[in-house]
Amino acid sequence: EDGYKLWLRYDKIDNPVLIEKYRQLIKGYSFKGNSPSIKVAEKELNLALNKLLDCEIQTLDNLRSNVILAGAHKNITLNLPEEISNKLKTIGDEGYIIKTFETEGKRITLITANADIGVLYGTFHFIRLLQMQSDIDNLNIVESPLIKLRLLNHWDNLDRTVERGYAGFSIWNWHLLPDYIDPRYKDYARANASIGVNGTVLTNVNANSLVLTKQYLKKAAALADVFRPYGIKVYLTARFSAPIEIGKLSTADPLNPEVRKWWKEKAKEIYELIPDFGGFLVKANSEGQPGPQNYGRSHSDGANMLAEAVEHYGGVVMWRAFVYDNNVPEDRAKQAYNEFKPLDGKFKDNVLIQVKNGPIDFQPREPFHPLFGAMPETPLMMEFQITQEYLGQGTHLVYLAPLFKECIESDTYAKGAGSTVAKVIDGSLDNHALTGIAGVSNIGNDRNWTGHLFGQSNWYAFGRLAWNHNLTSEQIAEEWIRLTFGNKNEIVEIIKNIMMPSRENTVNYMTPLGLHHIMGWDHHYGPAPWIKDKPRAEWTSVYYHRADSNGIGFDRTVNGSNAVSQYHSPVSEIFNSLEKCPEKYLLWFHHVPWDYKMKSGKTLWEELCNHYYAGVDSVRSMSKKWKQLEGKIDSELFDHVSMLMKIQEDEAVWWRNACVLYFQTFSKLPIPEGFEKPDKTLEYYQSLEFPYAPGIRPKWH
Ligand code: BDP
Repeated sequence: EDGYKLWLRYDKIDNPVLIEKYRQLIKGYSFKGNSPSIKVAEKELNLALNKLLDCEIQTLDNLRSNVILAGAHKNITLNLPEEISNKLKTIGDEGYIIKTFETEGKRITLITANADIGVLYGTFHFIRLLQMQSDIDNLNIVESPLIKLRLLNHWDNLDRTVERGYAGFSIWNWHLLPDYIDPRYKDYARANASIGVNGTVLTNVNANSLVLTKQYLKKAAALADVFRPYGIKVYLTARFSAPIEIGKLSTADPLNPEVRKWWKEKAKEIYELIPDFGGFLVKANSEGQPGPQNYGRSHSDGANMLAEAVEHYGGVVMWRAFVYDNNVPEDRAKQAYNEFKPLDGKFKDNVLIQVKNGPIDFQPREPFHPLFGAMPETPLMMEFQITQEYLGQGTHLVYLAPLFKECIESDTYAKGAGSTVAKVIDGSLDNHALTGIAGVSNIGNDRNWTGHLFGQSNWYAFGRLAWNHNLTSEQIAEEWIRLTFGNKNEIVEIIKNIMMPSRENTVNYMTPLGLHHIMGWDHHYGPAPWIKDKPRAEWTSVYYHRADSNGIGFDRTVNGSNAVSQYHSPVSEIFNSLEKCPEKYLLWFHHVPWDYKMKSGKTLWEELCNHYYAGVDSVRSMSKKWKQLEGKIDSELFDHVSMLMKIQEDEAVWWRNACVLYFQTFSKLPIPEGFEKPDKTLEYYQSLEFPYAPGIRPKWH
């Protein structure tokens, strides 16, 4: 077992009573319609049933009892209960209904929808019920996604390196495309459709304009052809200077008529090859990427130019708000808000602003981004990072659903209590029909797709939450475990107990109490709170933790950078207050004296040490829990995770020791009694070098 099959393993149901019952309840199936989506749905159900039930289950021409009848409503000739037609009106094209009912004495399990893609989603849901050994006697399920665009963002380069990728090279074999279609592309589409992901940005946000040349567009079109039946649209990153680089123009000024014409023609060319092309994702005027500001124009000028080029075809522009530079000397965290808030209402209807979950950069913990709730006239899209750039990269087991949930459940108070980030991004707060969520992919060409097997759970969780952000982290973990490791409760419980606290553990051994951005320079691997004296202050660690002999933390209160003022009341007052600020964000917003009394009664220094040590302890206890699974789960998977956990444990110790020793040079206080003393010196940790750390970007600074 090498992990290739992801959560679509379809192993034979190991409960003899249940398998017999399922065999009785599923005598065959009948799919109505013959679109590519219906064909793949039928194929998937056939594969799943034959494997799960370990017997030949086939299509039936004539309806008999205990049959699965699947198809779009318009293709079902049978008289259906009226409630079905009523419900269909409320669930859009991607929603579906799974319902057991009786007609003419026959028991039918109906999977229906308004469109064929809904039937595919419903089929995957039905399969999941069997995989989880659920009761299917009397089903009555109505589902539809809460967010419209549910996208993976691949940071994949055309040379197949992956920026911040820790699972091998890019799965897109650009060289062999369009003629060679790797079977993985289809499995990628199956996996994504099974969790409701409906779009993929194929290329890195640090974009290469070559992908917009005919040669590469044909390759992208070949992928789009594979993905189409699975409801997945292809998107590309647009390099703002493409009109110069591949169009031979002398400018990329968004107000220049030639430039605008160039993009329109480019869009036409793309849509001729990919009629359902989703649109562009753009990183502009950020980290050296070109953008409209190079010509004295605004983000809205740039975004609207591209939006105009694709609007005729139904395309969208996802314009990123991840901007910062050294022109905002007092606080990088404030820049996106400063630049984008004034532009609220100035974007065309087919523009979404893609905002990272927090104001800095995918840290183990950040407060929610203040732009959420600040731009009511503009659809804001969430950007999460599934790849673990700052959370242990390819080796640490960190289940990210709790991080995602913490952000989307945060209350912005934009329209009073209950104005959660979730309501901003699902459009319900400000009545937006165009909504979106993106996850920076952790997928590569490693046999198991994500490097660490548990990376699969983060891909899975992203998709499930993108579909329904009301699911709990625990529900999703439980699903993923059952689909991946089977349904033995003992195993499920052990793995759930490993996954659920894993994100908090990582925060503890990396960046407790609101610390952030103290990792290795550039490659971001391991701890390096001592980084200073770099070309830009916001690329150093000392800029963020500000440790000195008095204390530690970034003063973002009204007396400091005043970043708190970017939040609505009462969030701003809560963050601003030393007493009220949740301790998990304390050093994000406050510079706090080493001897400050924390809620526990301990001093800040003691509490900081406690967190670092608790982080390591929890990794050790996680390893112990994992060991209980020896002989109970597949041995290859067991060994794979065991070896990675050993690395995680060593690295947790490395993080703890390096950080505690370094911060001790400011606090001048002893490591509290009873804690094991670091076995290496600070100088040792500072001397470590990682010339070939993975996932690094091509040099741009
Ligand atoms: C940072 C990454 C960098 C990305 C950038 C981005 O370190 O590689 O290019 O975000 O999101 O997290 O554009």
